[in-house]
Amino acid sequence: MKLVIVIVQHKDSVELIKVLTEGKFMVTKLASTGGFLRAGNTTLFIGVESEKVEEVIDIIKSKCKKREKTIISPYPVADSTGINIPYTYDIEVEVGGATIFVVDVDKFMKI
Ligand code: 2BA
Repeated sequence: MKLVIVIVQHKDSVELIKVLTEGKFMVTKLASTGGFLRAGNTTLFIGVESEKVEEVIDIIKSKCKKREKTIISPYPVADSTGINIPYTYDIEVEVGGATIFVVDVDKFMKI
């Protein structure tokens, strides 16, 4: 058995969870926050038989889109003396799609 951990954008999560549950996959949704953008995203735990992992990944690929995001830098800027100055600037980043981890499960129980 495998645990698929997938981090997706909120916008994609509703439809993704719908399609996964329709496909009889069990899903747990967690509200999460990206360390870089410090913006909300969604993390899903999907426990699945090993032979079904590729099917899960195909569903994720079909429902999650890459998007450009322009944000104001979350980090202060240091001037030449090393002192932080209150200056903001835009950063453009491409946010995935989805970030997927597939992890081996040693034991799975429901008690
Ligand atoms: P964030 O950490 O908020 O990152 C959002 C996007 O910002 C990333 O998109 C990437 O394009 C960019 N980015 C992240 N760290 C950066 C850095 N140090 N310098 C420059 N740009 C940077 P994705 O790579 O698609 O990641 C989307 C979200 O997936 C991340 O949100 C984070 O929550 C999660 N994630 C991605 N890789 C991860 C990893 N190796 N471990 C744990 N979580 C991960």
